[in-house]
Amino acid sequence: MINNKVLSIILGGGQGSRLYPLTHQRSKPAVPIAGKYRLVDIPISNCINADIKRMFVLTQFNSASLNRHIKDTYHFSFFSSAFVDVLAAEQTPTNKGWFQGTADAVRQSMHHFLRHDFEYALILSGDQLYQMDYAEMIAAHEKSGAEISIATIPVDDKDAPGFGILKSNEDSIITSFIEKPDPSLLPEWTSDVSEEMKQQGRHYLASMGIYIFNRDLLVKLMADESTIDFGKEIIPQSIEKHKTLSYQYEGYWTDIGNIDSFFEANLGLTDDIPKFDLYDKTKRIYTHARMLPTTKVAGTTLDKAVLAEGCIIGAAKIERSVIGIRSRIGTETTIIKTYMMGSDYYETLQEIEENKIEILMGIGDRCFIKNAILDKNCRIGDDVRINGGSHLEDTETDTYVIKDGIVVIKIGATIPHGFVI
Ligand code: ADQ
Ligand code: ADP
Repeated sequence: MINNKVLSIILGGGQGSRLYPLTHQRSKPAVPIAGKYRLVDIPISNCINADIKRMFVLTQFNSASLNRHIKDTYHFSFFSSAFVDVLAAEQTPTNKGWFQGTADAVRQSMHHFLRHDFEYALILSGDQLYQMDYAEMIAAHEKSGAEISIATIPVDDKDAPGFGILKSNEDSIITSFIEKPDPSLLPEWTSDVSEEMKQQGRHYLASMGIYIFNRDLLVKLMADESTIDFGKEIIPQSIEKHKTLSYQYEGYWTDIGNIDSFFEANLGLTDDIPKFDLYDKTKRIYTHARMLPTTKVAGTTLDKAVLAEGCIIGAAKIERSVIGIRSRIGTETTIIKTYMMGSDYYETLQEIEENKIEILMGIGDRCFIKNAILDKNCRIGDDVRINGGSHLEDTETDTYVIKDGIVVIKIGATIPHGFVI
């Protein structure tokens, strides 16, 4: 089934500087999460689960890994109108080439959207972890007769300054909105939230950056070239002129905009009952079907470990860590609080011999690795010690970056035998 009323537009990311170095060679939607998925799989899967199967992914620059992932993953029937298309910022005679912001990204791509029939545009962020039923949001939008709907979630004092905060009337129609308020202004922005939310100190209604626009209104708003962002201009300017619904959501939702939240969201998957449920049959998360072999483990104590397919593991201990596809980990190695993304391919014995490869892809023997993210295709030698934590200062070298105490080994980096961080 396809919902023919809705066209989905996934904002795939600006320069992605907050996720650097993970976004150094790839666009943000292509960043690998949870050992086998990519960020863009989340909004795409949520759409598929709601029968919304016409999607555009807007991204600042074209990345080979994103295009390949989308092309290899989302095959729809030849007879279906379903598609996932990546639109990268493009230079045309009428524009400069770079998306200036979220609204500008949508504006520059309008000519692609308008080739399709739709009544509602569903605008989504590409960097959030959640499983939401957009069909319910669309039903609420239709029932309210609003021209715009914004998905909202109660947040606390600590998070509120990072979001668009709003107030609504008894019919959930938004009456005021402020983008990323200064903490001193917060007392004026509390909302009447549920008892459960109050107990968690979540007194403010935040925009989740998930919007529904009626087609005609979107066309009209995009004609004004002075607006650059949804949060900074379009939404604050629209609420007085156009009926805007707050569609409140209280399920798990997290914005994974920076290294710290990205790290925590991944490690959260090792909890006994993770808030983000990859095992829910009704809210499946799709990704590239790789046909990898099973994972092989020898002599390892595993405690809260999430292991993807195709790994060869001889480690002594893996604790509270996510180990991605095709990871190879040597003997007597200990891994704690680490997200290892895995590898894109296996090295054959012939390749190793011919290229005289000394440090194989993966992690060597007798290593100790804690509080780290290892990007894809890393080569960690033997006896390496990486001990991330708040005692480390932010730094960058050719092979790694330290941000908020988390050591991020860059994609394809080689860390020599005996190296200590
Ligand atoms: P932010 O997330 O800070 O706040 P923004 O940086 O505009 O807003 O990003 C929104 C989404 O668009 C993200 O997924 C981002 O990666 C993507 N994006 C940004 N620039 C882009 C560009 N040039 N091209 C393509 N994609 C781009 C917004 C709202 C707040 C709201 C939060 C919720 O402005 O009101 O509270 O989202 O996370
Ligand atoms: P993903 O697992 O990221 O969805 P694939 O499993 O298709 O993607 O593999 C990732 C990429 O790695 C593919 O484009 C593949 O061609 C590439 N690759 C495979 N073998 C090698 C190799 N020996 N050297 C470099 N790249 C390779």
